[in-house]
Amino acid sequence: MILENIKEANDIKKIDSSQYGELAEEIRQFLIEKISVTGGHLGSNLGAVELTMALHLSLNLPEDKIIWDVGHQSYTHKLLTGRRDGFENLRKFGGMSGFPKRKESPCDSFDTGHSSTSLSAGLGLVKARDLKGEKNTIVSVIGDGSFTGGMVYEALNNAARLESNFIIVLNDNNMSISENVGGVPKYLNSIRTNDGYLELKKGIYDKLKSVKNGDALVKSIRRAKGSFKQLVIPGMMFEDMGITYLGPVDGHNIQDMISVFKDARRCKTAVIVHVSTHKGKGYAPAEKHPARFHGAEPFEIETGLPTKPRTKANYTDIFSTVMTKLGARDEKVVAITAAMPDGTGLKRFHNIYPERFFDVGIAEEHAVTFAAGLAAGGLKPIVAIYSSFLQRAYDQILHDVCIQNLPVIFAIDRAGLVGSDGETHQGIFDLSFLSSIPNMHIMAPKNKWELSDMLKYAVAFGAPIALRYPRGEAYDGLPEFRAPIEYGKAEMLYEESDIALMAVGSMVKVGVEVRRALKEMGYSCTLVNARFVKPIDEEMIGHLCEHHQLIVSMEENVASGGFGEKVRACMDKLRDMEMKENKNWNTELLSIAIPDEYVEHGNVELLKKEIGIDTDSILAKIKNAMA
Ligand SMILES: Cc1ncc(C[n+]2csc(CCOP(=O)(O)OP(=O)(O)O)c2C)c(N)n1
Repeated sequence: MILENIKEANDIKKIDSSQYGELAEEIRQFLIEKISVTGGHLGSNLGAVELTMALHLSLNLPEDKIIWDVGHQSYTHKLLTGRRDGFENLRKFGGMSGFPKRKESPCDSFDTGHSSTSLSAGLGLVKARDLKGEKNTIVSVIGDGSFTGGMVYEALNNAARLESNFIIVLNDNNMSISENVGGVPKYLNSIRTNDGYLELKKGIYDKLKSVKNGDALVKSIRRAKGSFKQLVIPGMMFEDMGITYLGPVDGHNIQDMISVFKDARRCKTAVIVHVSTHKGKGYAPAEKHPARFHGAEPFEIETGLPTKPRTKANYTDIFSTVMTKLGARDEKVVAITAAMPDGTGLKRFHNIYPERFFDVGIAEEHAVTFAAGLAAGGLKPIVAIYSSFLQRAYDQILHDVCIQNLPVIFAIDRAGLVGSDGETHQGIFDLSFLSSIPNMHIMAPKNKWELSDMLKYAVAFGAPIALRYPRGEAYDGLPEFRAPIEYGKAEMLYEESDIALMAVGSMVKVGVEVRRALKEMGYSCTLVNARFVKPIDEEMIGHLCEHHQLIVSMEENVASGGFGEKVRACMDKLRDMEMKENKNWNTELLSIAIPDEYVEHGNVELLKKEIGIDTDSILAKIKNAMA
């Protein structure tokens, strides 16, 4: 095994160039074997094997810096920087992250997870280098999908003024997670497939060389390469901006890439090296189903089928089904995704109502303001975005949706802990960042039927409203509780005394388990489904205060700005009023929430234990409070 000889950064340079092909093959087999067990981002990594090798052969790590956009394609980089053993515990709690982490290796120069950040971060590192008078090379590697994100253009606008070297590798596999859509991929595709340009260029050079003084002419055209390209490729966007463009180059040909990177390092500008790669390369199921193998669950290598097929519907499936019904019922219903038609479950809506479906690319900010425009135009837009990615669009939610009180519906999937993708992807802040915005309303369903009821309620609501639901299997307990949704009203599930559990969304299921255990211990216990986080049900909280010693608020969100804080504020307000009326209750509040920290990667059940929001930890805290 050649791979065994690579124990640390730069070891790849000791390998004879005749063995590069074999090494690439070994890396692919290694990744397929390991990811088939742990799950992970297979397709993007298989596509970037030779690209990563060429970068490592061209650079000197860790002095030179590579910033991996999103970071999901950094597995080969991890392998080539001495982290082979880490793949045993890839994405597991306490194990190696699936994304670049500065704390993991000096060769990881910038933490990523969300898309389209690498150019801004890279440019920052370039400026820091220049100001300190250092000479190292900085490379940002970004995919064509991530190249649709707005931050890229903000960074390019800035990078265009650069008078020193900054290499941007555009890893173009013609795919985002799903098909890459819109004008940017169309433009990149036109460059990539423009054989005419390459042939025309060669033709013109050959012709000129054969005429008198032709050599000199060729030289001067080469010097004025930008204007020559402009002559033959209309709209040479990057060169027009002042950014050198090199490529397209075959992203599976290591020698070609090494040679282009050498040229790129000589430029005293920002330079885009456009590399063509094939997502999933070398593993037929991943080449055939790129979306499924983007972020794969553990699978059987022979067939590519999941090792543990899903038996129950998840919340995304329920959302998907209800959306198709809503689409049929109301022609004003339109759906928006930011490059996640599969992940959000909107693919079915797209198939049935293509003209009412919008995939805007990886552009969450635009998605939200676009939805605001659709709502201002009289439609009923449902924007489906994962909780952690919605963080990007905070100002758009506030400025474009909520100030005007526009009826935009936010379907927030992956709200709560998401597991193996780790701290960049945990959806644990949405209750906090949304609930501080005036005019915003927030709901969370306790089970699969309530997701359906809430979505229907939201479409009829007529003001900004968000629904947050978790990753994974949809809870199918408590089917007997299906009272109609009433504005700002919580749902009483079991009414007793002593302890009142008031749970938000996914925590209702945990509440059922906690209540059962408390009753076995001899306590009498009420369980309330909060339903609304904003507005909070003050009347219900007042009622609970009158009849219980302890209220336990339960949420899968950070404590700061979360549901528990709202319950506490409400109790303080009620207590002031009660005191005036000379009533006296001494109800205490125990807030169960995620501590104000970033939560790393790992199995969700393990993470819940670790941060104290699983059934056993909650029981221990309640027993303590009651004592
Ligand atoms: C802000 C944000 N939105 C959505 C995502 C989810 N996401 C992860 S990778 C990806 C597609 C990236 O496509 P591309 O950059 O072409 O990389 P490829 O996987 O094709 O190599 C998306 C949409 C994200 N990471 N960040």
